[in-house]
Amino acid sequence: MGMLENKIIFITGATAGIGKACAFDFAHEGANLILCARRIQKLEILADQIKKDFGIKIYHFQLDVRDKFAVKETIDSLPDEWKEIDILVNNAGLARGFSKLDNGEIEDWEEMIDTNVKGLLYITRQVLPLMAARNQGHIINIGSVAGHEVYPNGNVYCATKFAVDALSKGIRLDMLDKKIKVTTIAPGLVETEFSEVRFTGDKERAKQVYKGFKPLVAADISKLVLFAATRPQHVNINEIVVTPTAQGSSTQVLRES
Ligand code: NDP
Ligand code: 8X3
Repeated sequence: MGMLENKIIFITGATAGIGKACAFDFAHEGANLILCARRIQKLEILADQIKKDFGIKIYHFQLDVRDKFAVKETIDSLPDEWKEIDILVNNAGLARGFSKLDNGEIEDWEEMIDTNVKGLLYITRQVLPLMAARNQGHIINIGSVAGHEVYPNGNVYCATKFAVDALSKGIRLDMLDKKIKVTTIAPGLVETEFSEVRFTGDKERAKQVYKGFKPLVAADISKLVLFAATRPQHVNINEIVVTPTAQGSSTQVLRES
């Protein structure tokens, strides 16, 4: 019997990295999953595999979290039994570019702000009232160490993750009387598709980010998301900040080869 048998977990950005690892770990605990991302084929293959492996139910759909109309329509039209969302994992997010601010691409900034801040808000705006009506629920936002420490060339990405931190705190205060838990998981360097996306497909440059030390992997983070999700009702994990042992700060990484 899994720890989350018959619970409903909504994970945004489930086709890769941390979101995908969360999907497996929550399914392993018997939860039913709502999964979304933009790459529908990947999502379908993943949903089929998880259903086969764990025998749980999955409701999945293509969704760009930046599209506020689609977000509203999709969540409004969830079948009633799927509206009883117990846990929302706001994971969809990205970094794009790595430039000093005077040289930054405005399109990159907009993509990050639209996804990491506005997308998270659009999703949360639709899911929170469903939780509030039931006086229960848990929002788990994937923040970052970049939401605590600004590093050179990180400017706008860091700003979006500072915003995630502020939103977690704000939601926790606003939802206190509804008994809704809010957690931020703030990782350092995790080897996923993140750096390939940041450097728009430059695999070599992406590889350099994780070279010479043991980075975190997506499963390290999903285990912490699961930990936060499975505490007793009276325990709210406010935040978990986690880095590779070799990462002392955003700019200090012990690289040995
Ligand atoms: P990946 O690039 O591996 O995965 C990102 C996921 O988000 C993909 O499934 C992608 O799916 C989805 N996604 C991106 N944009 C959208 C969108 N507009 N609408 C819906 N889904 C979207 O990266 P990670 O797993 O590393 O990143 C997950 C989260 O973790 C992000 O919020 C990131 O900022 C955060 N993080 C990552 C760290 C790292 O070092 N990797 C460290 C700290 C935080 P698709 O492309 O199919 O839409
Ligand atoms: C992702 C980690 O250090 O690249 O949030 O900003 S970092």
